[in-house]
This record gives sequence, structure tokens and C-alpha cells, in this order.
Amino acid sequence: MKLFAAACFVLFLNIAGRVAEARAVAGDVATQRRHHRRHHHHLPRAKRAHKLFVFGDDFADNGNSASDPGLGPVSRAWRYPFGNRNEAAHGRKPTGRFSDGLVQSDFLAKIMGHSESPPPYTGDSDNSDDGIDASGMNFAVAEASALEAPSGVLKLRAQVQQLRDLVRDGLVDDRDFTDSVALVAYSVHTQNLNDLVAKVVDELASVVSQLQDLGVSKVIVNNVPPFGCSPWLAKASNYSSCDDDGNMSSDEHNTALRDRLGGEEGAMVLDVNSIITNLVAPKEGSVLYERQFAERLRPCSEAAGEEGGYCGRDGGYSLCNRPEEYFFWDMVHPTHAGWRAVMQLLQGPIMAFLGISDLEHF
Ligand SMILES: *[C@@H]1O[C@H](CO)[C@@H](O)[C@H](O)[C@H]1NC(C)=O
Ligand SMILES: CC(=O)N[C@H]1CO[C@H](CO)[C@@H](O)[C@@H]1O
Repeated sequence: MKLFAAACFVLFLNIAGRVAEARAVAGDVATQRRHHRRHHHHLPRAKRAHKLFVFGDDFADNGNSASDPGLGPVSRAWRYPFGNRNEAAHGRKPTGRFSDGLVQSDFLAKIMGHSESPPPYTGDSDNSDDGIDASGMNFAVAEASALEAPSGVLKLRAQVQQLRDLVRDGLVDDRDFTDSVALVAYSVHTQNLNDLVAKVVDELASVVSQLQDLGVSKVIVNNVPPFGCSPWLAKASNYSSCDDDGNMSSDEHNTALRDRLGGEEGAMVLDVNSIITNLVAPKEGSVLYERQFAERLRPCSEAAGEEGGYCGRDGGYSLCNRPEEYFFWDMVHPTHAGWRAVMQLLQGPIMAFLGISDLEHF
């Protein structure tokens, strides 16, 4: 039976009200787990080779964006000081990740028992007749949008189409989707002009159903971070407080996303917003969060020096000495340490949703 047919079957059972359901809510994280898909979902202990398919933007991109320095800031993740904390595996070189080291998709892969994110779609020359990498594939690309971009490309949809094309070409088949996981890491700052939030959330929901129709078992969808707490907006207060208007537009998106996907079969809205809020604007006396980062709103690297400078432009930025003490790497992206902390705090709910029982340490 084709997997998408199975998905429809489960949906039918759901309508008939005969599917056992267990709902786990951890903090503000709406997690939902069905006890039954086609069989009990317990991952084998020894080797978890379940594939991860990654979609989204800078939060998850591990090398899909263009590296040409002539493109300016867009390609900065391919230049020093990006990646300067990378482990020897990457030769301490930039990899196109928007961080001093790893990004969210890497830490999700670690939770699943892989060493880092599956390879980038554009960087994978091993798409031979043997199919794709055993860990899956990363389609996320920096600056991806949900709706029509100026270039006329539906970015998230186009990423899903890339996976669909691999299926069509026989490089990905049903076996690759067995117990597979998709991450949809969309983090764009949208304001609710002309129902934009509703349109974006509709598109995200559509992307989730497209992935489920392809046969992906479980889909994790990020909610958006508190934009008002990004250095970009916190700069106005010399990095001493968050901007309420910025936060409010995040909250609008996240409320709409939760209303739309909160109870969806096989989907989980990952509450990165609460975790980041706790880490960068901890409530007074919240020892657990206050101790995590010495610098919560100030970025490790920011524009300095020459006009038009930015992190990644020669002579155009300042760089901190201890990135591990900073939550933010640059004006919008977390550091390696920032992502690690976020994903450690979300590890429990993710394990519950994916049915993983072995705790990975990272
Ligand atoms: C901003 O904050 C830093 C560190 O707290 C301080 O050294 C600096 O003087 C402040 N700048 C302004 C303009 O207030
Ligand atoms: C951490 C923080 O500053 N949160 C604020 C973000 O904005 C909303 C809406 O204005 C406030 O309620 C939060 O306190």
C-alpha cells in the first residue's frame, strides 16, 4: 500500500473517531502523538537510520545558498567568521551555515541519532543510483519565503518540489519515508498587513500536507522566534530590552499557526519562541535560564568599521572573544551555543513526538 494511501486511511479512521490519541503538552509546546499509525512507533534501539528531510530558511540551511562573494551579505555565511567554531570535521571552515558552528537542523539530527544535518541538496553529488544519503537531505535555503518572493519563486513549495522530483526520478522511494521526519524551519518576520499572517500560515499548513502526501511520517514545524528580542530590534535599547511591537507580530503568527496545526495528525508545532524568550529575556529569579548566557541580546558579531559593514565582510564587523557566552551570533541568528541550548530544552518534547527513547547527549 502506498504510504499516502495509508495517510488517507488514518485520516478516515480519525474521522470515525477510532484512533487512539495521546496528547502531551510540555509547557507551551503543543505536542501530539498518535499511538497508532499503521503499527506501534517504537524506533529500534541499536541503529536509528530514520531519514530527516529539512525545509526552511537560514535557521536550518547547511549549505544550499549561493556562496559567490559578489552577492554581498546574502552569501556571508560562506565567509569568515561564520563557521569559525566548527569542529575538525568541517576544517573550521564556513559551510554556509548562519552561525559560528552548527544550526537547528544539525541538533535535530543529533536528537535522531545522526551526527549532524543530512547533506545539503545542492551540495550532494552522491545522488547516484543508490539513492540519497542514509541520514536524509536538507533542502532549506537562506532567505526562503513562504509566499511569492519578488523573484516569483515559492520558496518553501519549491523545496518540497525538489523532494518530489527525487521521488519521481526514483532516488527516493517509500522505504526512505518509513518513520521519516521533516523539519519545516520558517522564521521570517511578517507583519499582519493584508492578512499576510493568515496567508503564510495557510501556506505552511499546505506544505505540511504536501509532505504527508509524499509519505513523510512526522512533521515538525517551528513557530517563529520573538522578533522583538532579535539584536536587530533590541539594538535600539543598546541590547538591554526587547521591542514589544516586534514580539507582538511573532505572537500573531504563532497563535495562528497553533490554531491551524495544533491538533494536526502527525504534526508538531515546535515552540522555539518560548524557549528563546526564556533564554534571552529570562524572568527575574529564573536561575535555570539566567545562568545560560552572559550575553542574551547583544550579538557576538556586529557591523563595525567601514560604511556598509556586516558580519562576514572584511573589515566590516566586530567579533566577540567568547561566542559560547552569547545567545546571538549576528543580528538575527543564534550562535552554535544558542541553538544547542534551545534544542536541549526541546529535546524531551521532540523525543516524545518522534517516539525516541534513547537520550542523545550533545
Ligand atoms: C551600551 O551598553 C554597553 C554595555 O552594557 C556600555 O558599555 C555602553 O556604554 C552602552 N552604550 C550606550 C550608548 O549607552
Ligand atoms: C520578552 C519580552 O519582552 N516579551 C514581550 C514581547 O511583547 C509582548 C507583546 O507586547 C509582551 O507582552 C512581552 O512581555
